[in-house]
Amino acid sequence: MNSFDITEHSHRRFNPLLGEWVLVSPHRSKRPWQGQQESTEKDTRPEYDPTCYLCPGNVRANGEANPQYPSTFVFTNDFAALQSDSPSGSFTKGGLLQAESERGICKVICFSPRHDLTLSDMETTEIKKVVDLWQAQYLELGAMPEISYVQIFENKGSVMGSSNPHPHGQIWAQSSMPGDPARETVQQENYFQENGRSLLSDYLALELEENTRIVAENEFFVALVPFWAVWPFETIVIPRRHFAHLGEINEDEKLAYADIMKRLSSVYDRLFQTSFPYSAGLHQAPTDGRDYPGWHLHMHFYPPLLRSASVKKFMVGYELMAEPQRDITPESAAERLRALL
Ligand code: H2U
Ligand code: ZN
Repeated sequence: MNSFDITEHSHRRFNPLLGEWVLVSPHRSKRPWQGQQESTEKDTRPEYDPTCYLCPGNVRANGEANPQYPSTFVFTNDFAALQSDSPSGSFTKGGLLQAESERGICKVICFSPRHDLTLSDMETTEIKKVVDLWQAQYLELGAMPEISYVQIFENKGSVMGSSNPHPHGQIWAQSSMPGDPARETVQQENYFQENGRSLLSDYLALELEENTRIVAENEFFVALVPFWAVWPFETIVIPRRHFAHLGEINEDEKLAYADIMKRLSSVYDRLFQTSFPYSAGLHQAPTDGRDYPGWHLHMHFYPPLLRSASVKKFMVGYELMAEPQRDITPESAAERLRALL
């Protein structure tokens, strides 16, 4: 048998942000596909859709009218998963049945008044206004004493559960820490305690040195396929400077962040000539009033498409029962994305 080669042979990679492993099987992408073929053609949409509940001036499902907003628009989700006035309490039985009440605030953010755009079609200066709003919302919601964590995210494409093609995202702010950011907190703080530098600063230095998984970079941000990526074309956006949240980012950095998001989403759209679906989200320090010197802001993009616009990755079988698994290597995914810059 020849010696171990991570581009050829099955192996497990460690995700230091979550403290979890992922199984990588490079040779498996050669298997035939006779499963479902989905249609993801880029649809043509009007600039304004009178039936859209997010377009300016239109009436939403709860009867409220949207203003004639000129750039971005934020409102409290009419069907919020978390409410600020739900009763507090807990339920336990026999130590094994446990429930705690949860409070929070859910908001919807329209990225643009234009119904027909996505982040990749928008001008960088327009995307910066989305970053401005994310920053303001993180600070405003995070300052509330009952809010411990603010999750900003976007579901794009019906395959990712987006309910409307109008460019929009969501914010869920809540009283307790959800699982993944809680794990990232433990991993990053432990790393900082031991090394005196942030986990992502050291990780980014390694990636820049290896230079095999970088997709796009500018003065302040780098987008790359993480070594431990699970989704086929998963990426992570990491600021070169170590800071914990959007409250610490200046105007130039916000513009650079908008630039990297525009380039990344454009590359995605070019990959399979489609409006590329994904779930993307910002991970930032908790807002529970404690100090988190190890926290390093970053953004994850989790796109489900595998080998074309019609073949999608599902987390089934082994992934559901055992651990995440991927077929193409992160290095080959990065190479394909980089080629489309
Ligand atoms: P998604 O496309 O990711 O589902 O986000 C859209 C959100 O918009 C969704 O959470 C909310 C839904 O509850 N919404 C309103 O708040 N008002 C409406 O009139 C329709 C949809
Ligand atoms: Zn619309």
